[in-house]
Amino acid sequence: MADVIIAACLLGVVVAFLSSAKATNYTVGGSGGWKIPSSTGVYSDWASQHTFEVGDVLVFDFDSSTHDVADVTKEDYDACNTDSPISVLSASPATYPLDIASEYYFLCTTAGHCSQGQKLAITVPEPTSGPTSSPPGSLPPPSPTTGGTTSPPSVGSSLGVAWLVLFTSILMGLLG
Ligand SMILES: [Cu+2]
Repeated sequence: MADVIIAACLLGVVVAFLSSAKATNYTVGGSGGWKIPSSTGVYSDWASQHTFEVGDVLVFDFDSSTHDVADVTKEDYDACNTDSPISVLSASPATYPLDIASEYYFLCTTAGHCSQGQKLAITVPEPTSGPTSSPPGSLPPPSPTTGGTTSPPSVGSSLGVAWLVLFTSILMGLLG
C-alpha cells in the first residue's frame, strides 16, 4: 500500500513539473510596477497585452508605505469600493497565484488611488486542452503525513498539491 502511495506521489511530482513548466510570473504594470498610473488606462492596457493561463502568477511590485493590493468583487472594482475586500496584500512584492479559471479584480485601497486608475481586471480562461479542473469529489484527500521520505515538490504551486491529491485519490479509489 505504501508503494502505491509513493508511486502516486512521484507521478504527481512529475505532472506538477510538467504543468509548472509553462507557468509564467507577470509583474503587474511591467517595470512601472503597481502605483497611481500616468493615465487611467495603463493597467487595462497592460492586461490586454498578455494572455493569462491557469497556474500563472501575478507579482505586484509597489511602495508598501503608500499602496496595497486588494482582491475585490467586480462590483467593488467597478465602484472603486475599498470597504469590503476579499483579501489584502500589504507587503511588496506581493504574489497572487491564478489558480483557477476566473475573472480577477484588484485595486489599491488607499483613498483616491483606485479612481485614479490603480485597479486591475484580468480574465483567466478555461484551459483549452488537458485534464478538467474539477476535482473528483468522491473521496476525501488522504493524510499527507504517512509518506515520510518523499519531500513535496519544490515548485511549490498549489497546482502541484492539487495533482498529488487528485492522483492519490484516484489510485486509492481504484484499490478501495
Ligand atoms: Cu495606491
